[in-house]
Amino acid sequence: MSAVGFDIGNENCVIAAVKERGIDVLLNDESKRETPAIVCFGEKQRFMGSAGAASAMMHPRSTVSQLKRLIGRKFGESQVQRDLRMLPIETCEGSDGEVLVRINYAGGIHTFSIVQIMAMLFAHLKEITEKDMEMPISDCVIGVPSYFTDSQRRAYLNAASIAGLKPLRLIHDCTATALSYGIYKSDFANRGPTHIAFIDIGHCDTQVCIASFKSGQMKVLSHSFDCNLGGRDFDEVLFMHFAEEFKQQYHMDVHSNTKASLRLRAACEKLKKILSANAEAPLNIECLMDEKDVKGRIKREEFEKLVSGLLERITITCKKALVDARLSVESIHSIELLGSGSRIPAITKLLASFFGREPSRTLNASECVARGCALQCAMLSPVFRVREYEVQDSIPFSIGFSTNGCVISAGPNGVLFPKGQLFPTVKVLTLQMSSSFYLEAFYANSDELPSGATVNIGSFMIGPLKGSPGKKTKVKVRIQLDLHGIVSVDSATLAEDNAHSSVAGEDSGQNAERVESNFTSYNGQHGPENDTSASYASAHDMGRERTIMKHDIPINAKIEGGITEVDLTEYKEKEAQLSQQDKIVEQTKERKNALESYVYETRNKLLNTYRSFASDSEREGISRSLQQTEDWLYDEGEDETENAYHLKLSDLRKLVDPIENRYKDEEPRAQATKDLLGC
Ligand code: ATP
Ligand code: K
Ligand code: MG
Repeated sequence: MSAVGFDIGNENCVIAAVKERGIDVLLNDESKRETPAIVCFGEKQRFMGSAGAASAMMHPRSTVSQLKRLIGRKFGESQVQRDLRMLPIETCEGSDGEVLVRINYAGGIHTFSIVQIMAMLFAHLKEITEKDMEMPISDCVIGVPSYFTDSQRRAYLNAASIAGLKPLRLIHDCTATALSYGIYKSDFANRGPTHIAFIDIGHCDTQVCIASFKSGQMKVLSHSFDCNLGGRDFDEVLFMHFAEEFKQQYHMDVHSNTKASLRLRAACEKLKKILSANAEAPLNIECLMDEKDVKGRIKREEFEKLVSGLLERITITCKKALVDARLSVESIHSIELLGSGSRIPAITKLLASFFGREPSRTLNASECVARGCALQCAMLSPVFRVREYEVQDSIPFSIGFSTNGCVISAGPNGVLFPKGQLFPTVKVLTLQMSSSFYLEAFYANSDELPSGATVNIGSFMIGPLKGSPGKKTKVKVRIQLDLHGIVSVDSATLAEDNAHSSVAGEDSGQNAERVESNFTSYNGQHGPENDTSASYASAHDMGRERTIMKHDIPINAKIEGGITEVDLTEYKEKEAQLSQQDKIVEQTKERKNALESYVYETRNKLLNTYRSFASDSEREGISRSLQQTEDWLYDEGEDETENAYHLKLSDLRKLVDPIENRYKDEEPRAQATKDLLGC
């Protein structure tokens, strides 16, 4: 068993795992600690991660990146359309409104959903982990942005399942960071709650979280975000700036050329990084387009002016987090700055002036999410013993329910799960119903959501109800906001009360619908059974002899953007087939390489070690075969099957093995003689 954490960034993924001496960040095939979030389809095989990034320029039309931006979202959303414009791949809308990519690959056109592409990336990360840990893995914890909607979270779980992973929890990125920050700190013991602001500026987003720490526990007070504000937006400002400059100076329209746009964007990112350490930076691209070389420069001050709008939005996001946490700037003990996008010096300056103190970088800015995920995985796994530590997270969106079109009013804010609700949690609704009914789950305030996100979460058909038709009966519905931040209707039961057969005074449907019980459980410490039994306690409290018969009512869920079991199975089969194909291509390459090196080695040995063990005619015969094999490799054998290379190698071996055996028999004797003679 192992405990693994994955930080899935829009640009970089990081893997951490529990090792003997603590939590380690794992190295990928290129010995790097960060793995690019890229899936590239080559001619015959897929290249993922580092290999994907290396092949991206060669196959721009079959390279998929920006997965975190696209997963679980609708093709029609205007932000999705804007993101797709930066990706030179062919896309279309799926039957459920999802984004599909069309890729020319292995001699045919393939259509994949983003969930499938994400699954490929997950499978790649899983493979890196298994290679490092030298064992199969499936249990893991995966980081998600706090702004992910229900359908994005479900999409992650589906992708993980296709890849053979079993997420014990999807955890908010900043919560994972806060956990890895708090669990090792001992200086919270003798004071009141300490408030820390975590600010993560990545490739595509900015997330702020304010958490309160006490000895042995941590509680998230607020999450705020700007889901369109990350490093790539700073690159884009530079891109637009230079595209305009080159239009004036060189009369070229970079926008009209896919490859030139890609190259200029990449150069702008590099320029931005140089500006983080230098007051001025050059930009040179050879042969950008129309066979023209381009040159440009920019000063840091000028860059800061160009991006002032973006910088302003970082402050706005911090303000929102403070308002939601009901804290003033003065009550923040310290600011932890994370994410590589935050390396721009102007960002540190800006935050220092906003909070009135320098932000600290106590944590490893690019690894703390993955480390926190691995820690959480160990905490949730029965196999690992981790120090007792309580993590209380909250959701940044209000979630409401309606039944047959009427909103169920509950709690002080009128919604079942208000913004800031701690989770996981379960709530039990008691409804008076006379026949089958629908419960609809939805985001109650679209202003809290990323703009354009779908408000609907899902619809749950509950019924049929047993009993006499037309007569109202008490239905208890358990609604769960689970560890992943996903909403579901867990169970519905019909309680037949033999003491009272009906509840008096409740006639109009809407008034009768009320939340009777409200149980909150943290970290799943209270099982479902506890909650259910508790919700029936009131019947016993009344001290009367009553028997309550419970009947389970069927629930039929239709989840927004959900995929069917049939589709999921089909995706798993397809992934297995593609992965098998990649393996075959890899093995074929290995066989071919083995044959090639055998040819060269044998030729060498014939001239040296084997020389005195073969007759002239044997040597001539073998040399001829080696030459024929070499010619074949460069000609019709260039692109052959694994077996063809294997057969060629065995043919050569049949000729060479007798010589090799003679040499092996003789060699020890020759050596012994040499030793005896002392030479
Ligand atoms: P996200 O969290 O948004 O999904 P991510 O986790 O993949 O994305 P990070 O790896 O935290 O993102 O940050 C990547 C961004 O950091 C890129 O936009 C990159 O250009 C930027 N970046 C990296 N180094 C520097 C630097 N020295 N100066 C400025 N920006 C930098
Ligand atoms: K990252
Ligand atoms: Mg990140």
